[in-house]
Amino acid sequence: MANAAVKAKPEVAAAEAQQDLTDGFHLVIDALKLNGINTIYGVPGIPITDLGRFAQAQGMRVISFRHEQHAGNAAAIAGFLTKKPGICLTVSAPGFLNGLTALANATTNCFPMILISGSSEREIVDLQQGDYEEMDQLAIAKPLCKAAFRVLHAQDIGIGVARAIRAAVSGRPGGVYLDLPAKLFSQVMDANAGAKSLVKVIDAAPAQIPAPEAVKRALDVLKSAKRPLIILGKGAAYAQADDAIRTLVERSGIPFLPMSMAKGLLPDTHPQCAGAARSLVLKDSDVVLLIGARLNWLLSHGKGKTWGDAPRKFIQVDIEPREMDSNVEIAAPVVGDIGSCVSALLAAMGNNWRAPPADWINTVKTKREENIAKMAPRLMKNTAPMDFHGALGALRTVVRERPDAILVNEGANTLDLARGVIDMYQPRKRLDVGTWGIMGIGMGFSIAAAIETGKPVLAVVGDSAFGFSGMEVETVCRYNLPVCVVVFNNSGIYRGTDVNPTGGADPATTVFVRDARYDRMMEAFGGVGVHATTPDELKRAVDAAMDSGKPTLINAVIDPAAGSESGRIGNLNPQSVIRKK
Ligand code: ADP
Ligand code: TPW
Ligand code: MG
Repeated sequence: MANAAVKAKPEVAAAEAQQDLTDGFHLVIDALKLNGINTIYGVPGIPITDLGRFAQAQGMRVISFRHEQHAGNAAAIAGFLTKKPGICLTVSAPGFLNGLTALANATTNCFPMILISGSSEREIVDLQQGDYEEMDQLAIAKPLCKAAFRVLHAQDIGIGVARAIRAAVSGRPGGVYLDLPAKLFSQVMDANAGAKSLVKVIDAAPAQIPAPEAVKRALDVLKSAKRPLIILGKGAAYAQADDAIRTLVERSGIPFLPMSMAKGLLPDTHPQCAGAARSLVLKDSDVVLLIGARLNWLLSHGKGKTWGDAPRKFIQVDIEPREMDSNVEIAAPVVGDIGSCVSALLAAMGNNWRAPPADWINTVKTKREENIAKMAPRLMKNTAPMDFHGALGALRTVVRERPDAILVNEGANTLDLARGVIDMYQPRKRLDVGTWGIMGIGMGFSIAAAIETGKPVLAVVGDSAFGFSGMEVETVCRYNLPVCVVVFNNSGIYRGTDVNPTGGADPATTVFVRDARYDRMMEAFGGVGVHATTPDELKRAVDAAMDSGKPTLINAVIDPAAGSESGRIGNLNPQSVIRKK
């Protein structure tokens, strides 16, 4: 009987089950389900095709993609949205490598996910004998993720899955690799023993309570501030401590600056939001409380021109002790999970916290109002072709009217300008390129956002950015997801106006086919395609898509000359001395 099960045909497996046997396939599925994981994102093939089939048969949601990177991105953002590890399932070597970019990106962004890849047998891999899709995947994954495990025996599947879950979600969340050699899936064991071997992970991400001295130290520093600032990062959004964070901000009266994916934790229209006075608050603040935000390049490493010369103290709330002093000195580290830390800060603050000096509050308010007023007319321009601000003005209204929609955003100008223009009103509604500024998250994030939340998704993507995951519009159509993709089509990367400096026939390196019709890609798969040339048309099309819930792609024609090099981070481009001469 065991030999028959090796072939792993569903009917044979079903027959085996009736004889009180189980196998590797079913133990993996049972282990995931036991731990409340009910969705798998992946691409089928040897040796995991039947794993996907059986998972679907067992009532799991199995979402098949066209490329593993997008399945991996979907799993990563599912992890961010739910605090449960998202699962990505791939075949060996090439499929594994395609998923690996997403696993590394998840780890970099502190999103919990598990990449499960089928692999070749150890005997052949270790002697490098040239198996079908042979690769030492465990060794390759290790430096790119938080933890990597391999399971060789069916009776260890329960422990293997439990370890993977704990590693992904406890402490600083991140990506985990789980290597499952082909032979494991067809290993048979007694069903009772199999069931007993499974592990239900208790308290997978235990609360980490900050030390009372650390909390006191932090409040002492905060009390001394004349120009305090709170910076909320995507760790704060991930923590799902929304009420406590809101109370802390409001009770303290301190202006707050949301990092990109923390927008909406408190509405961007909140009177204390300093989003529109970013340069000023970074430069002039004297005490900065960081909550779930690293002082990496996105915050200019906490030093230099952006931060000005005034002396400044940092308080940092983070679950990862080694994050402290990573770029500059942290005067008051508060190590623990954000929910526990913010509650402890609130408890120690009491109800008589003194608001920051009025002149600081007024300076921030004045600057914010000035900048908002300056921007307003640009958002109302109803021209064809559109510029970024005109098109974004329309989308900003859509999000204001539909605050529970999820916004996915990638590109250069399309990203940087949308981040500034589109106000967010609810937590975890803005998903974007994150810490690496990676292109290609668009469709994977959109698909998982729709699947995990059931809410409508608006993906605002540059034409280049879209190209990295564009084929997944077929996936959007196949699963009939309420995803509306708006491609900001400026015929190129940053701009569509560059020319080949030699005057030769090849196009410039940054431009694409002029007048491309991305909307027709969606129509090819039965979705709705719209060609929009004005902000009014764009708004109408997005509203229709959101009302109908039908997969839609809007080709938004943007003036090819409107963008700037690298969006808002052109300063990071190395400069050629020779070219300057
Ligand atoms: P952003 O890009 O928004 O500035 P980062 O990704 O740089 O945010 O920082 C997120 C930080 O949040 C990481 O340092 C991570 O360790 C931390 N973090 C994630 N989840 C939690 C949590 N539940 N409690 C405390 N810190 C967390
Ligand atoms: C995986 C480099 C950064 S932004 C960008 C690229 C290729 C595309 C910008 O053009 P787009 O936006 O999307 O049309 P817009 O509005 O400015 O015209 N490969 C990866 N990640 C990154 N970040 C790049 C390349 C890049
Ligand atoms: Mg573009």
